[in-house]
Amino acid sequence: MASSSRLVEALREAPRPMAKEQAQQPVLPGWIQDPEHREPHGPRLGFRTVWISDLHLGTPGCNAELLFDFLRSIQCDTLYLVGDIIDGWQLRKGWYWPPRHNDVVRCVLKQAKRGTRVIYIPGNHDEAFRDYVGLHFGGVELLPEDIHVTADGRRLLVLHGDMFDNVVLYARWLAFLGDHAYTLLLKSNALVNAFRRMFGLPYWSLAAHLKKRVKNAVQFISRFEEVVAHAALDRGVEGVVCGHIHSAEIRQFGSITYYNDGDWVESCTALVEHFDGRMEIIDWAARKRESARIRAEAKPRLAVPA
Ligand SMILES: [Mn+2]
Repeated sequence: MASSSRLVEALREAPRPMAKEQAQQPVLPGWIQDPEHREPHGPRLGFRTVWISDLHLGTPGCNAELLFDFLRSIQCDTLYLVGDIIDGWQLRKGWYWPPRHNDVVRCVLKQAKRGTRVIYIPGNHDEAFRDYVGLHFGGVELLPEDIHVTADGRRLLVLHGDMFDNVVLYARWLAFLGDHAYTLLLKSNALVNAFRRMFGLPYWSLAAHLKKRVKNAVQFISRFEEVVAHAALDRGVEGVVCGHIHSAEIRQFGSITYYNDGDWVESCTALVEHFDGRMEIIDWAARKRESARIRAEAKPRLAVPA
């Protein structure tokens, strides 16, 4: 990370050999004490729309540092929170809420206050929020799903995607069983999990289950993508944006473009729409690594005496 390279630089500048008291106390620059310290930001990256999902705030898995850094670095007209934002299931087991998770929430609310339209579409880990769809909280709109119209006029269905878990599981049978079975499967997913909730059991996610078996997971992901794209086709839109399976992707299925914005547990990715309607997956961890590398390479050249 950038701050650690500055630390290395500071340590390199320290007098050698070290005086005794200095050797006992590590030489740290003053700015490292400042909890709010970040590399000075350039102008914020501007986007028409940004989609993020599967932040899983309230769990140690959430990459809150990178997420906070990302949110501080962007500016957009519309910000979609596509589900599994706050992990209610994990919080129920035990309270885990470090200050950085607060910073993330505050940063989102601040953007809403500054004029960004913030839309929150609950997922399965934050399904408690599903009871409040249609309401506003601190400038954040809660919606069950949405249709987003891109700058170039394409209509994109935006949803979390957990409702397709069962459909994906029984995809092979669907060809025989037809439309009614499909509708039934969509409903059964909600029903099964309503029962589980009644007995205090966590949401059963096929995606999470299969993650443990990598070979099946690959098959599951591609099948999930197909099923979601198929649902979009039925809805008469040009594309679909979802999350849920923690796998960022832009893929074409016939006339439907499938977009997945990934997650902030494993991959630290976002989906963005540029002002001309062009869509892109941003890999924030990779971007940070790249900019740290460029800075490290630029340093020796700057050090050459005039
Ligand atoms: Mn999910």
